[in-house]
Amino acid sequence: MTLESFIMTLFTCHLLLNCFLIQFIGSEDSSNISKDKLLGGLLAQGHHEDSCLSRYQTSLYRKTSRYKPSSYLISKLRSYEELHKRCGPYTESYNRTLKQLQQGQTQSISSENSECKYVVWVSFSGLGNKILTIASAFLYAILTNRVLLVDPGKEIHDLFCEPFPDNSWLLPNDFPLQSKFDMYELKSPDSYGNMLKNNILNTSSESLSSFLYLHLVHDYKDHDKLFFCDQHQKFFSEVPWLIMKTDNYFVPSLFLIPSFEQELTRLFPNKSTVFHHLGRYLFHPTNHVWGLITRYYEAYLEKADERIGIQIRVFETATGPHKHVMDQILACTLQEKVLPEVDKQNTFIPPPRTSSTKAVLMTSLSFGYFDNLRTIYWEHPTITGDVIGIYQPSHEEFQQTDKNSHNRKAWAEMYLLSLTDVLVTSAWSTFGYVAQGLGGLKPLVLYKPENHTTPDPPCGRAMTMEPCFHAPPFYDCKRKTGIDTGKLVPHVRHCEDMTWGLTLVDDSHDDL
Ligand SMILES: Nc1nc2c(ncn2[C@@H]2O[C@H](COP(=O)(O)OP(=O)(O)OP(=O)(O)O)[C@@H](O)[C@H]2O)c(=O)[nH]1
Ligand SMILES: [Mg+2]
Repeated sequence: MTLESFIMTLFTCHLLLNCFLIQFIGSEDSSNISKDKLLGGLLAQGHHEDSCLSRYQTSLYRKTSRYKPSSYLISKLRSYEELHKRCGPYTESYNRTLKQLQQGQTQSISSENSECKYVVWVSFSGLGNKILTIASAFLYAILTNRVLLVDPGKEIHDLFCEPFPDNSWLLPNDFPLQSKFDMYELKSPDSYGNMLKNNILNTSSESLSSFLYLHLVHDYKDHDKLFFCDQHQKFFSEVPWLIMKTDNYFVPSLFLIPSFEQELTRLFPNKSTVFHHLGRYLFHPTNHVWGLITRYYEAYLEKADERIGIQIRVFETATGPHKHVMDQILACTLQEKVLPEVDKQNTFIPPPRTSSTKAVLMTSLSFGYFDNLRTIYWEHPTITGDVIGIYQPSHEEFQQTDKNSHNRKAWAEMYLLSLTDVLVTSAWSTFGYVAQGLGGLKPLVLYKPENHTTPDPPCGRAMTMEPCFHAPPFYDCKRKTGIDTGKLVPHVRHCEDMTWGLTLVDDSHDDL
């Protein structure tokens, strides 16, 4: 063999081996991707990929979740999709049930008309709240065999892809009650609570109204809260249209309704995964928002050894930045070793070989906290030699709920936070809850400052990744007295960031 042919043979072998390796690795990679592309079976097949790139590309940016959806949840989602296909907008059943509503008909209990029943989610409140309440309404729909229809408001179609394969989740524009949605409030005479209070509703009558307005907003009163009692749920089960306005993640209290309990345990053997799974199932950024997310991720976060998310939400009237909040951010991240200390004496320390790069994604309406932190890590070296990059995608200064570009940024930032490895969030913020839930992360929570003072301790590890229900009922439906609903079962407890709130935690025997 000549040297030339020897080299050729080597080269061919090398190519073949490479080809083989590429094919082998490639096929393993793609099978891994396709395995997780549907998020462990959570997502249905049959969507057009191009119309919603995020649905199938998420697995390229997110680590595989350590929380698997139960097979029962998966089968329930598939049967929900069938129901949605049969009953969604403009289907025969939808048109028939709508006619009833248009004609103001009452529904006879024995009637077979309403093979399809609906829960209509009314657009209300900040984006974080909207995401949490859509998930709550969807779970309620699953539990009660209803179809969820979402009032598109000004932004839903711009932010989220359609989650169900064969029919839209958006409430059609010609829905007869839509013009009333803005007017629905605590005092609305046709809310379920007020009708009960004023004895207008006869819960034992033979005929029922074809719709009910459920006021589940944080200002709701005792009669509205009866929604969380079994005997009232029984009454709702015959009403074809339930119109729901809420700004709260009311899922924890559904776990306290005896008739839902067993089903919920089958759906979610790990109780702390409700929003994690439902959120990943329902909320896929539209292509426009996906561009915001992926471009940012690739430019600033992807290459780092560790990604850290810090979400700053300040509930104060005066515009910041506030010194006590900046002190709190530093105290928390340094004490909890999320970020390394800096050396203020030496001007330069050569980084040791083991140093790593940390990309910190900050989100906040204001610029000041980010500017401050970035300056600290620019002006001083870290004592570990770690290289710290601080990034903030936007600073919108104040909430601008009606502006599309504002909402897109907010959604992109919640999503980006959910792609981090370590998360620090602000107490009380639904924005932070969405990020932690989607990411499957138990964040460090910056406690809410009182009297403009940095809390001590500044933060603590959340016991769950679940959002907190900020305005739960404290009522024993059977005994008809007040009760502490955070003390009834081990998996529904008071939240750390809001002492009167309720959240879901795993039972100690839950298998993770
Ligand atoms: N881009 C961006 N927008 C934010 C940020 N924090 C708050 N916002 C905006 O302010 C709104 C706050 O409402 P939510 O999403 O419900 O968040 P929250 O922290 O619970 O605040 P409240 O509803 O006001 O109690 C968001 O929807 C955004 O429009 C942030 O870090 N980045
Ligand atoms: Mg909120």
